[in-house]
Amino acid sequence: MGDVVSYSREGEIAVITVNNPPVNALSLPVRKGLQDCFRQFAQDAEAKAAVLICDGRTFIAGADITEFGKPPEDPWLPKVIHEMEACEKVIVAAIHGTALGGGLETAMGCHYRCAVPSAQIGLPEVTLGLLPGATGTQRLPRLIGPKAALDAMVSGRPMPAKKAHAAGAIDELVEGDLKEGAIAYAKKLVANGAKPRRLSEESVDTSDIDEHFFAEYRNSIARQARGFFAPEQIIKCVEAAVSLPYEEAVKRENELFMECMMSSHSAAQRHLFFAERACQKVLDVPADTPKREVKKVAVIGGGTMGGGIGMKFANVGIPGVLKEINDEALERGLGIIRGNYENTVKKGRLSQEAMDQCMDLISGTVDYQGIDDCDLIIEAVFENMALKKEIFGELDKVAKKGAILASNTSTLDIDEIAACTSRPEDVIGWHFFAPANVMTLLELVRGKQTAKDVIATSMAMAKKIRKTAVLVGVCFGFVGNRMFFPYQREAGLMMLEGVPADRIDKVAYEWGWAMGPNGVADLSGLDVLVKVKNEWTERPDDPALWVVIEKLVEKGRMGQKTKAGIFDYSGRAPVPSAETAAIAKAEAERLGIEQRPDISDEEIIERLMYSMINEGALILEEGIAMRPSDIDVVFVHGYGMPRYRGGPMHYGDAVGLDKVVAAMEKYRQRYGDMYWKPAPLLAKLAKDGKSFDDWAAENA
Ligand code: 3H9
Repeated sequence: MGDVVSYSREGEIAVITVNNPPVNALSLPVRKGLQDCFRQFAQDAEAKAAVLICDGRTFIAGADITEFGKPPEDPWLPKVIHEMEACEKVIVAAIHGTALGGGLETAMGCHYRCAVPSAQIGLPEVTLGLLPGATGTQRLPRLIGPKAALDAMVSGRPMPAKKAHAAGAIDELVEGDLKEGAIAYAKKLVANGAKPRRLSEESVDTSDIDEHFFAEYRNSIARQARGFFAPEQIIKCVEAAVSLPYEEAVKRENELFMECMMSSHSAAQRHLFFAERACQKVLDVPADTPKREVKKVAVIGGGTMGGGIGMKFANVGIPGVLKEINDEALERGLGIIRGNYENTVKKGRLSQEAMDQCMDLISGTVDYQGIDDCDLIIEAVFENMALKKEIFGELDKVAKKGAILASNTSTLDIDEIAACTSRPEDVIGWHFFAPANVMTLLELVRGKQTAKDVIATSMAMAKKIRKTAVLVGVCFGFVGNRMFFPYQREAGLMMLEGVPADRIDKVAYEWGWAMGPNGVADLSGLDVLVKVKNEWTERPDDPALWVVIEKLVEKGRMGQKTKAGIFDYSGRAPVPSAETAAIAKAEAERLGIEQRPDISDEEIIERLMYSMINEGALILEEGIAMRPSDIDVVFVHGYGMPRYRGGPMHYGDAVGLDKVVAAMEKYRQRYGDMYWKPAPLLAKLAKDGKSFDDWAAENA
């Protein structure tokens, strides 16, 4: 028997305990341990029933994700679960924390389930590009019905114990000590002569589904599931659950699970699972670094972004002061915030009372009054170095000692901004992404002198306001925008070569991006891009760079906000613009650019993605990002790159860096060295047959 699972007895009740920190994942020793302990229980004549319980902070949180992608080792989880279920004596799962994935499947292999009210249960496999492959797709529909089971498995969202109890997935809620309560419940079952309840012997209740159910279900999730592989596989499993005998349906589940496991989607989504945890770790800023207290914040600039930032803090109960330049601008800023909250109330996602509480936490000022006692001050004015320097000079005079001074710059040099203060160690970049309520990324920019406790506090605050923080270094555009520039550059160059803007966007959308590069440019504002270009002193010496965008701005076509940009807009839907096509044609003639309107979809993707990956390699070499996986998190959380691609660097690895370099060499022959010379790191990895992931492991 492995140490991670132990067998003991309390009178007539066997207690089988899993102890595999941190989350009791079902690694091979745990599966073996469970098998051994339940065999011992079956043989133990003194034991009338068993309780399966976990030590530590949670019940089993799932299969061990680190084992995936390697050959499966016996005993495989479904086998362990079936053996447990077949036991002639009653088994009770005792749940605290989160019973997730294989953890819930194990609990469903037990005959009864009890839980503390704070527990949660769920099948989040879909978030890893998988399906619940240890009989979960067959058991949950039997427990709570096919519709509720599909909702739980396709969303991956956990269910609180009380709701699960009402739905029939939890049999008993235990107030107080779980072990005592679970033993008492097991004793009660024995006393009442309860028999093992085996879900595999039950059939799915199909009374509230009709023959259109699955087709309608597919339609209802089409938007949220666009491009993803696993949701459809889950639906197929539930179809099997309602139409096939249990054993056959389990076989089907296993086949579909293996397809998921072998898919590039699951590899990408598993990569992101670990990437999102790794990016929280900063090598020279250990988790126990002392943090500064943040009780009150100020936001300088009450535009859409500034207001959105203020709301994020109010939402978690932290008061904030919004600073604008005059009463009119302040009223407008506070009005936008109120309007946003009112919309959320109308949609039923916020109570009026909660809205009032949030609004009470936000005050306004047109001078620096009320800012002198703030612990964190975030400047969110438009992207202009001179203006930002002026503001930081003033903040230096009014901010209290120890206040964190943050700039929501998207491109500019934090060190230059910090140099305007007498306290560069307190200065850091907090780059939010628009729309702030959709994009979960926060790029934290570490200046040369930024103090470690400022970084630690910023990381902790990001988590508090539900942002995914990635720490990056100083360069123009940091990680995200610096890599997005080549992507937008290629979109612009392809337009000059005669490729219609809507075709480029369609190909990018079908590849998985939430929106194509031209749609994003129109949404951000073409004038904003031109301003960025003007601030970008070390940009490539190329007259074709973003030239179409510049010409559009000269004609007053700023993007969605003026109902005309690269596309025309009637409402929010983009319509191809003859004016844009004419500008592109005229500029191409002026610059002598060869027309190649029929380039393949493959080339469109290669040029968009490989230009980005190459910039990513430079960023890694320069130490601007700590890890390739941090870059991936930036693009998934800040730019609408689909999770099933795993981020640009993972995508490069998945394609094979040798193939990326070979394609770049092809473009280099055609377009020259300026953009297509592989970065030294990329060239070396490709030559050595290695990946960015290998490089990260070697440099960890
Ligand atoms: C599955 O079950 C498939 C089956 O259907 C079929 C099988 C045949 N494995 O998140 P945290 C690590 S698929 C390995 O920071 P929290 C994690 O990397 C699985 N490692 O803690 C981190 O390591 P580090 C379905 C895991 O308190 C540490 O534990 N289950 C696993 O914020 C702490 O994690 C899921 O998808 C794992 N399963 O949140 C649940 N889980 O410290 C995945 C965590 O080195 N897990 N680690 O960075 C979670 O959602 C959260 O971890 C949980 C705790 C909510 C449990």
